[in-house]
Amino acid sequence: MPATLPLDLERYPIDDLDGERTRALIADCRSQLERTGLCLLPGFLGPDAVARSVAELEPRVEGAFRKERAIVAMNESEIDSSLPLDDPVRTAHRHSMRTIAYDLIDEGSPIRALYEWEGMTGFLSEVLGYRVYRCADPLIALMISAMLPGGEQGWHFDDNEFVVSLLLQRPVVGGEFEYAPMIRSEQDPANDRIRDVFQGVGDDVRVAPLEPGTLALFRGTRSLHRVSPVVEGPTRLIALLSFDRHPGMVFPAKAQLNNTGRTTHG
Ligand SMILES: O=C(O)CCC(=O)C(=O)O
Ligand SMILES: [Fe+2]
Repeated sequence: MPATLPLDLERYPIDDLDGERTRALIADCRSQLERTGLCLLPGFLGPDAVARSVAELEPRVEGAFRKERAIVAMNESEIDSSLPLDDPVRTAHRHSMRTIAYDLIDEGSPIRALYEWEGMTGFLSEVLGYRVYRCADPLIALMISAMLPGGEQGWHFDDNEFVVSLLLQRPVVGGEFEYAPMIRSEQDPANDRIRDVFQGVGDDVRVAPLEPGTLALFRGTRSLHRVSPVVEGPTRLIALLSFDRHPGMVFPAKAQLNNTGRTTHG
């Protein structure tokens, strides 16, 4: 483990994948994922490493790329074409945040050291049950999403099989990660329940108890989710770590541009 990455290996002994306590940890992560699509490891990154990351990143937020869009929660191909065009299920939701790209994060940063540590890919592969690799994308393999008051990420499903995140700083009011566990499936597009979520009724929505330092592994293809609007700072800062089943994965130009305003595809 790199010196800049002081993980609490007593609490999370992920450098010893065959150890008894690690096997129990992995089994617990798998069962969390199966039940809710979300696995939380609080205190994964210790308070000092979190504080150092925040001190480095916070001054960069003001000048960071502004990502602003309004998008429908699911892909076009997933929308039931018999739904009227003005059905709430087809509402576009606002996404408004700043992003700090991978190449703008210091090499000595704890969050970068965590992402680049082989122990991390080894542990995730065990939890997921298949080998994963870090993405090779120079801009968005690792990315910081920053939300000032007024920032939010509207209701959506993910395209990626899973997302790994690490919250670094949370606002006093708002900026909660809200999700409707396993709301849809291959057999059931769940339009009625999704409509209820958008209209603030029903009982599908939960708030994830994310604290600074919590590692979250989330399967967002079946679980509708959002980050609620930030009402009162400090800035919500969260690192998004991308992994893939294949080594060398680079995102298409469109994804790089949407997230950073830049592309490495020429
Ligand atoms: O910022 C978060 O907690 C959620 C991020 C998210 O849902 C995504 O990147 O797809
Ligand atoms: Fe998402």
